[in-house]
Amino acid sequence: MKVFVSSPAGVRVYCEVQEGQSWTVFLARHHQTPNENFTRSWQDHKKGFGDPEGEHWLGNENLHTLTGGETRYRLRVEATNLQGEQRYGEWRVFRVAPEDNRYRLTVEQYNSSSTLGDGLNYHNGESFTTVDRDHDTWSAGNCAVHHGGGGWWGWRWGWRWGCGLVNPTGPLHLSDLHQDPWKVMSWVFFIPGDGHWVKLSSVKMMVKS
Ligand SMILES: [Ca+2]
Repeated sequence: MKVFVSSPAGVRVYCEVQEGQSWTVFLARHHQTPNENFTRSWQDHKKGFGDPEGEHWLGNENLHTLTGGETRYRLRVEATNLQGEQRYGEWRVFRVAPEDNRYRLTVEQYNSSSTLGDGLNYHNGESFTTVDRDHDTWSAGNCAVHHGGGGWWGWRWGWRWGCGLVNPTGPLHLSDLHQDPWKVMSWVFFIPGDGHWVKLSSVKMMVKS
């Protein structure tokens, strides 16, 4: 595996090459000093922020430009828990709608040979929500305010699950103490079929056609 930075369409992106195939990273989270703040405005999430070689969000507009056309894109997620165990998941369909459709998420066709569970399935079809733009289906509040970060959240699973099952943009805490798991970077179904919230030490989300 090797990594490099390229610039299609004039945007600096971080790519990873795995088995000869290049993946464009749109979310990178890991310990760095200082850590990037992911609880930000609609505009920031639209344009993207952070350093492509460090923690960053590529931006919803770039994500839509990349994945919103005729070409089908795949998604790969790599996540590491606080104990250093790394798992990966792949989905064969990943698409982000235009801004006038609130950057709605399509994520389908989970690859069942993945070692990371399909917590994202529960976010399929949701609009993007930030602290200043509440597009989630929770009428009593804003999931970005409640969970931290920005994301495709809903409330359709009732009281038990709240805003969703993954929070890859939540605040990063390497200590396991005193933090509600849904208010930090976390993933339910870290182990396929296991519905516990698992706090994460790093996450990468990437796409390729
Ligand atoms: Ca709401």
